[in-house]
Amino acid sequence: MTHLTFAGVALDRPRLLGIVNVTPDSFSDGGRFFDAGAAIAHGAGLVEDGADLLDIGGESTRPGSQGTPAAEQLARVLPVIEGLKPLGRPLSIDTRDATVMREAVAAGAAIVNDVTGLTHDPAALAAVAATKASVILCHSRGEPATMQQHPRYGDVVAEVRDALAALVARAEAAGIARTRLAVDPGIGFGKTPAHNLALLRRLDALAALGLPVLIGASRKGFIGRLTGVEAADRRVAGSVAAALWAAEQGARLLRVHDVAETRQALAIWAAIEKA
Ligand code: HH2
Repeated sequence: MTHLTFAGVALDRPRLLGIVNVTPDSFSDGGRFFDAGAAIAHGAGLVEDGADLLDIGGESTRPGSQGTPAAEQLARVLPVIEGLKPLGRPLSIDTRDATVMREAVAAGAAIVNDVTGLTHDPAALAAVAATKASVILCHSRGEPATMQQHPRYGDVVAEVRDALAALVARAEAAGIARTRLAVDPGIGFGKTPAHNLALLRRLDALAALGLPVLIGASRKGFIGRLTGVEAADRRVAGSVAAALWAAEQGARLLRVHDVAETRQALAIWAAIEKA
């Protein structure tokens, strides 16, 4: 059975992981919260809006991005972790680098969120195993710089499920207990819009792994492609629709930019379900 908590948060209902980007170039809100003070104020606003957890990132992994040195990521995220810690919500560090994982957890992050499932940095697995942090194991194929060039799968759902199962086995073998893990199919990470839709449609196949499933569809490119909405910050309604679908299919962690809107939609969905 899927465990009922993740990083101390009960998963009896879908929980919202609010996004705090401390980057000049994220696809949806790049540059808006680059200053630590602005990022902290943004995170505090997300908690007021109802975020259950916060995901802090100092590196954009959007298609085409080239990577940010660990020292630069740390300079961006550490003051923000310090500033958001007093809010009492579990903080997640969104990074592919072992050094950033280690230092962010030492500074108070409770979760490591690696879009490459602890495979990008050969030191990542041991770095996380040496902590008590929970981990989001995300599936991606290829590097951000080139991942969207020609993604090909036979059966995308089965391949992503099997790859996630292998990431879980590898983490457990390194000493990271199952109760510390969540899985994520990595919407948009080496996937076409059709691949993303197939994965969302068949989330039950991922939930069958027996671990909490996280979905990050918020404002992503496939929503723009399907609706013709170019500006990422105008994809809110499409993002909420994807979040509701994911919740209905069993996702228990939703990584979103628009916390208030997603929360309102989930409240009505839950009320109808219970009525
Ligand atoms: N998507 C992005 C970043 N981190 N982590 C997980 N676990 N799942 C995701 O789908 C995911 C993620 C998207 O990257 P970025 O270009 O940095 O944009 P933003 O952080 O605004 O979503």
